[in-house]
Amino acid sequence: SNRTTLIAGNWKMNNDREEAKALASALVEALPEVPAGVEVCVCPPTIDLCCVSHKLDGSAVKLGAQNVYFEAKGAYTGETSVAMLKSVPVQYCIIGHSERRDYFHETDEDQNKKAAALIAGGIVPIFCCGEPLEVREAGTYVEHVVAQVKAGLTGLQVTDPSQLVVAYEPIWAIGTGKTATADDAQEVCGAVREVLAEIFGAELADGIRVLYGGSAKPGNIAELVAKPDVDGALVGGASLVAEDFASMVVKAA
Ligand code: G2H
Repeated sequence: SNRTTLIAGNWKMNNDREEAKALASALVEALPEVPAGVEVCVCPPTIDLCCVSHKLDGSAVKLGAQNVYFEAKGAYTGETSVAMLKSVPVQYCIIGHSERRDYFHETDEDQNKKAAALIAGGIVPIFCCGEPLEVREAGTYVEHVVAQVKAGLTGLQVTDPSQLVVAYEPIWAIGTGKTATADDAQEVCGAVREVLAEIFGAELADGIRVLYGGSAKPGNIAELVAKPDVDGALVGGASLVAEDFASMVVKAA
């Protein structure tokens, strides 16, 4: 495809400030340049966005956030707005991660509002979807993911495919070491692209990146991105080790 592969690191709730700065510096050093056709971004905890941004300045590594609130400003203690992220500056923002949905009770409707606010503010949402183990075992995982995508993304004002990224993350594969096979990833990523075509039209859907997430690592990234509808990965654990993450970027080319 002509879609630029995206390797995005989700640092989750790891590292203190000095560790975050050291990881960013090590990554910049390990990736003096990014291979053609590949884009790289890291998503540190909100509190470290500014210091990591300084470390990434002038490098090919882009910056993303892990969360955002959809209201513009005001009395929302503890939250971060799109404009605040934009002023760092941040280019991407993960939304709808299963950890946010499960532990912080975020709904599909929250994701729809977050996606709309991000797109309006010029930040690219990395919209996560994925089924739990019992849904996988029941065999209804495609329907489950399609319903999440419809609920999360319907009605958005997308005019260019670069404005949106979707990440399919089967919950049973997250941080468990159990990667979905490349064929499993392709099956659902392909279904995601079909529902994106229903929502946004075939032409836009053809350009929107669909990532795989869930124990992606140096040993499996090449076969994952070789699949026609897998356009990169959202990487948790392996993104905390600069050499591993850098090697995934190289192997994704
Ligand atoms: C899935 C992924 C990153 P990990 O949550 O979003 O994490 O690669 O550790 O499974």
